[in-house]
Parts: sequence; structure tokens; C-alpha cells
Amino acid sequence: MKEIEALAKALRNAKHVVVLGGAGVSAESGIPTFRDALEGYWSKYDPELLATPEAFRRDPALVTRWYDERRQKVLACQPNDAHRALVEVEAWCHEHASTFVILTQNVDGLHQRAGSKDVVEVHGSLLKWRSTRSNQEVEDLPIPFRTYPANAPDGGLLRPGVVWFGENLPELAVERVELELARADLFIAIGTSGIVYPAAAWSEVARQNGAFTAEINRDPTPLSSSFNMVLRGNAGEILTSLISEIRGG
Ligand code: BJW
Repeated sequence: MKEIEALAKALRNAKHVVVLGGAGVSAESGIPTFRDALEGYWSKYDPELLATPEAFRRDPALVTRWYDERRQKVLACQPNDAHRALVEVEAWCHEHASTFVILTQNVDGLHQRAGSKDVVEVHGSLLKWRSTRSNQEVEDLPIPFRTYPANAPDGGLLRPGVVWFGENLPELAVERVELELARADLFIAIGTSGIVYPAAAWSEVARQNGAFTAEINRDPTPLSSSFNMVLRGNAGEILTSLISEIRGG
């Protein structure tokens, strides 16, 4: 595939590599993407309406149950070929004195479980919960929770440590993203629909700062035409071919 060779060449020429990952990276682990229709009991709900502070205020039991079920599902899933290939790309970059960072919109922790070292969770984590009263993270949570909603030790409620619509991204993550977008010379968006901001704007920021930009996605996105190159297909397959190309070439 000519595109794999071209991406491998861009990787060889890059000193600062930035990956922006989305739900498509974890799809092959069996974790539904955010915009897949919800199944079973949840099929009557719109995920965009559940993932909001308003939904949690209105019905904390319902929203806690949704996130708790997703937390249990994620813990039962394993990293896939895409996560594993990105661990290898990171190692290859370090062997060649390049920097490599994953800015992930996923909240499932699978990059870290696969062994990636530099992962910025820009939409937080489903595995870390904090008190609505003190904002303090609470450790050693029962799986599943005993009650919905779940109580924090300080009298507040537990809420998932994810970024809901209308909330700001974590300050430290935003600072890191700005730094990485300023110095990136290769930016690869993988398995993200490009409709949720601010992350959807980052490929264009990187491109305007001089980076070569590539999109890896099974389907076209509203941003596809703005990338320097597009690789159409499953993330696991494409990234595994990329590894063969850079290791073999
Ligand atoms: C494969 C594959 C395979 C499948 N291989 N590919 C500017 C303009 C308009 C609106 C806004 C704006 N700025 C801010 C907003 C509002 C809002 C927003 O963007 N709304 C849009 C819907 C329009 N953004 C925010 O509120 C953000 N906060 C913010 O900006 O604060 C400042 C502010 C506040 C208030 C007003 C204005 C400014 C916060 C966004 C937080 C997003 N949170 C979520 C939920 C996290 C918790 C949870 O999981 O429940 O994060 S939403 C959801 O979308 C989740 C994801 O991380 C995120 C992105 O989704 P992603 O990863 O792209 O997944 P999908 O499912 O959409 O797509 C999967 C893709 O994979 C598809 O393309 C498939 O083709 C592909 N694929 N299998 C390769 N095997």
C-alpha cells in the first residue's frame, strides 16, 4: 500500500510525532465507539445527552449506572493490535531520537495497559472517580458500585473523572497539547470522528504550525479533506503494516 510507505517516510523524517486517538482505536477491543448506537437497556438513550453535567444533576443514579457498566466492560477488554502497534511506534521513535506522544480522547486506559509511556488523557478517565463535594479523587472503588448513585466518603457523590460536554478539558492536558501542537512535525489522527471540539481543531492547528498531517479512519470524516494524507481502513491493520514497513525498511 503506497500510503503506508508514505506514512513510514513521514515518520522517518519526523522529530516530534503526535497521535490524536479516538474511539476507533479501541473499537477492535470490543469497546463500542461513542457514536455507535447504545445497546440493550441503554438503546433508548442518546450518549450525547447522558455525557453532560445536566444529566448527572437530573438523574445521578442513571448516569452513574451507565458509567459503572462501561467501567466494568472496559476492565474486561484487552488492548488490541492498534494499541500494541502504537507501543512499537513509540519505541521506534525513541530509538531514533524522536519524541512521541498520544493525545487520547478515550477514557478506557487501554494505551497505558498496552505499555505506551506518554499518554495524555484529554477527556479524562472512566477508571478514576472523584467526589462532587471536594473534587478529590477516591481510590479503591468497589466494582460494581453498591448503590446508584455512589457515595463518596466525604458525603458527596462519586462522579466519573471524564470530561462531559460543556466542561473544560483538564488544565494540565491543555498545556501539554498546546506544547505538542506547536512543535509537532507529524500529526496522525486515528479513529476519531472529528466532530467533538476542541480536539477536532488540533489537526488543523498542527498543520498550520508546519506539521505533516495524516488521518487513519475506517470511514470518511468531516475533516478528511483537510489532512495531507488519508489512510482508509481499520486502525489495527494499518498500524501493524506501518510497523512492518518501518522495521523492515
Ligand atoms: C475506526 C474503527 C477502526 C471505528 N479503525 N477507525 C466549537 C464548535 C462547536 C461546539 C463546540 C466547540 N467547542 C466546544 C464545543 C462544545 C462541545 C462540542 O464539541 N460539541 C460537538 C458535539 C459539536 N465540546 C465540549 O463541550 C468540550 N468542552 C469544551 O470545549 O470546553 C470549553 C467550552 C465549554 C462550553 C461551551 C464552549 C466551550 C468537551 C468535550 C468533551 C467530550 N466528552 C466525550 C465524553 C467523554 C466521557 C464518555 O466517554 O462518556 O468524549 S464526548 C465523546 O466524543 C467522547 C469522545 O472522546 C469524543 C470524541 O469521539 P471520538 O473518539 O471521535 O469517537 P466517535 O464515536 O465519534 O468516532 C469514532 C470514529 O472511529 C469514527 O470516525 C469511525 O469511523 C472510526 N472507527 N472503528 C479506524 N477499527
